[in-house]
Amino acid sequence: MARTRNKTIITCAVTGAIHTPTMSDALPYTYDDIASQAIEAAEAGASILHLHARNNETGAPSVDPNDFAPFLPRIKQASDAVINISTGGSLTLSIQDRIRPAATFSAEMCSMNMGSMNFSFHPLAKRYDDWKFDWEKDYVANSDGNIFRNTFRDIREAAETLAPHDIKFEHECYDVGHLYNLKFCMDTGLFKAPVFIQFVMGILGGIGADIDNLVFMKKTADKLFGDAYRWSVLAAGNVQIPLATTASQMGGNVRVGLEDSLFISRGQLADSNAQQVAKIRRIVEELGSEVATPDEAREILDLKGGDRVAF
Ligand code: KMH
Ligand code: ZN
Repeated sequence: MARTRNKTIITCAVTGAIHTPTMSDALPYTYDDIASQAIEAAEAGASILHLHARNNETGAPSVDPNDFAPFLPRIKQASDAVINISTGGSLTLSIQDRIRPAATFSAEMCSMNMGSMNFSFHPLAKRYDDWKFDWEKDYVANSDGNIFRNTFRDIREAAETLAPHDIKFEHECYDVGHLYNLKFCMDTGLFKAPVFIQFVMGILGGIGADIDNLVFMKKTADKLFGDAYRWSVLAAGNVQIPLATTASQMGGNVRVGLEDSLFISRGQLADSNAQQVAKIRRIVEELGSEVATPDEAREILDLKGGDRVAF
């Protein structure tokens, strides 16, 4: 176990709900493209696939389980990777709507967002004149009015609804206060140690993506959780790979994928999710660490197993 615990888990977040089809031709949104990019990302070294769904025709973010059903079994048949279903899916919908896909498919993992916040990507709207689909411009421009609601009551409702499914949570912490929210929830018995924390950095509304802040998040988590947590870093935009590299050198795990950044290097769009996974894998390995297989990720995070999902 000690050897396994030192391995680096790569999560790939394949499509998300921030970026829109206009922003990159590589962003998958059809059922076929989500399935094939997820499978390729797993082949490149991702042991966890963090998945959102989109409308198959327009690419609009969707939390309808019917939009997950066409690709989940295909990914499972072709890959052993852990499937992690988003519960943040559509930023402005209710928690009841957002947790339905994870509950319906009883995934091994799902996200759990640990606080309410502004969550905006409206500055991106200025970069594009011609949009592929009608919904995109308003969706992006109006995100300056978003409140991403994750109250303590919402978190409790999500945790209690999902508890019978024995799902492990990816606790998305967008700022230091969210770590304290998680600590409070653990103290009230809502989440069992060891928890898996995703330090989310660089979202407009959350903590900035730099090394000082990463060290501060890590130190705060050490203080609050001691040994009772595992952690990973997701940095939005151009700093995705640099901060993932730093995290891996600090003993953490990493998340890449087109949900969080459309780039492969500064200013250059990535061709695919797999390209980002292959890059961070190469860096992690060249710097002397080993990448965890899906079964090693299951052992490290104490997951229920791919045979206990409902798809
Ligand atoms: N898009 C990320 C910044 C979720 O899916 O629950 C956060 C995220 C939320 O992954
Ligand atoms: Zn997500």
